[in-house]
Amino acid sequence: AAPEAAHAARGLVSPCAPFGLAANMPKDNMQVENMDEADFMTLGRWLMGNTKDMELTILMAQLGLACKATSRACAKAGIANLFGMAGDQNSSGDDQKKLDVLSNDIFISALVNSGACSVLVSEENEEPIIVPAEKAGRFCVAFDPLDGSSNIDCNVSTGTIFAVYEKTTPGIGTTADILRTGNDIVAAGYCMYGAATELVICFKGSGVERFALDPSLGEFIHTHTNVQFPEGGGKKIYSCNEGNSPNWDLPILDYINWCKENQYAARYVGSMVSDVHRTILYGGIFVYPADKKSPNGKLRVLYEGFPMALICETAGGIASTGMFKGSVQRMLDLVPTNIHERCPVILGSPRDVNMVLERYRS
Ligand code: AHM
Ligand code: MG
Repeated sequence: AAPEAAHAARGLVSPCAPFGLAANMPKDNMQVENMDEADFMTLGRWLMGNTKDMELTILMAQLGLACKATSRACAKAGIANLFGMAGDQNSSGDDQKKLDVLSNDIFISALVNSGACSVLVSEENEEPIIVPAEKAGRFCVAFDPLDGSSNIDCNVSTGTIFAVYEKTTPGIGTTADILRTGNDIVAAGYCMYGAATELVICFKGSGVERFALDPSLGEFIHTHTNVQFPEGGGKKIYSCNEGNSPNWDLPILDYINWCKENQYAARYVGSMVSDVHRTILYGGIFVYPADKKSPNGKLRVLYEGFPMALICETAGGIASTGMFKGSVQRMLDLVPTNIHERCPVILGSPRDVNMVLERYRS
């Protein structure tokens, strides 16, 4: 009953009760039917039908708008001279690309002007953005506006990743409003800028929902409800940057070797959104573990690890840190102390992640 209670506490209606949709909605990872030329279950319509919370609806709709604008920028990058460097550095000291900067501006503008946010954390900004009182709202959003930097300039899939918290304290937002455990996240999502643009969202206690961008309509259309990992673990696929393997710990090394001896295929895009999306839909495991050179791993807790962990768990998977700071931890239990903190990431189907965890136990 816990998920339902959390769901109800968020004001979410499960599944799709208003507007008489409940009876028609497919269940369990099914493709939505009746997507004919007369009836469009757009993101906006889906949000209105599934939440009684107008501020949350506005926030999610603004995130959808920013994803569409980023998708458009990626699609026209070649002809609009948007590939290449911007000449600045981001929070990690990485050189920023023009598309990094543009997508960051798009998300900040959409979120600040939504009237629904108090604190924003972006991978591209060293400091949190505190929304002025006259535009402030109930939510805090951590996001990576364009993840997969190494793929931006060669037209390989990139993505946006975001996590939404609800503010619990009165007054102007502070960093403490967003430096919270992953268990406090109320919604998470990612958008993949691939062969098609796809938005995947998840409200805590509810299901994982897929929307595809119809470019001619300029709208996200609901395509799949309650997405789940394939039964039994799905395809045998491992996904990691194996170039780092000389620095991995033994359990990870041993597990990946086991995969190779057991007819697993290697698939690695190098964009977390694409690698996680494939892992959820096809099955298998995605790992970006800690290693000797990077004991905290590479990926960021607030806007990479946490949102993907919530989506992965909601889809029936497992998201762990592997061995991290002396213990193997469920990723959502981490409590970040810095907005750009990193953590190792091991996520995927229970069949595969449990095999890694067993190796840590023995
Ligand atoms: P970024 O935020 O600089 O783009 O880095 C995050 C990306 C992830 O999308 C991906 O999983 C990982 O970095 C790939 O790293 P590597 O190039 O080391 O394999
Ligand atoms: Mg990133």
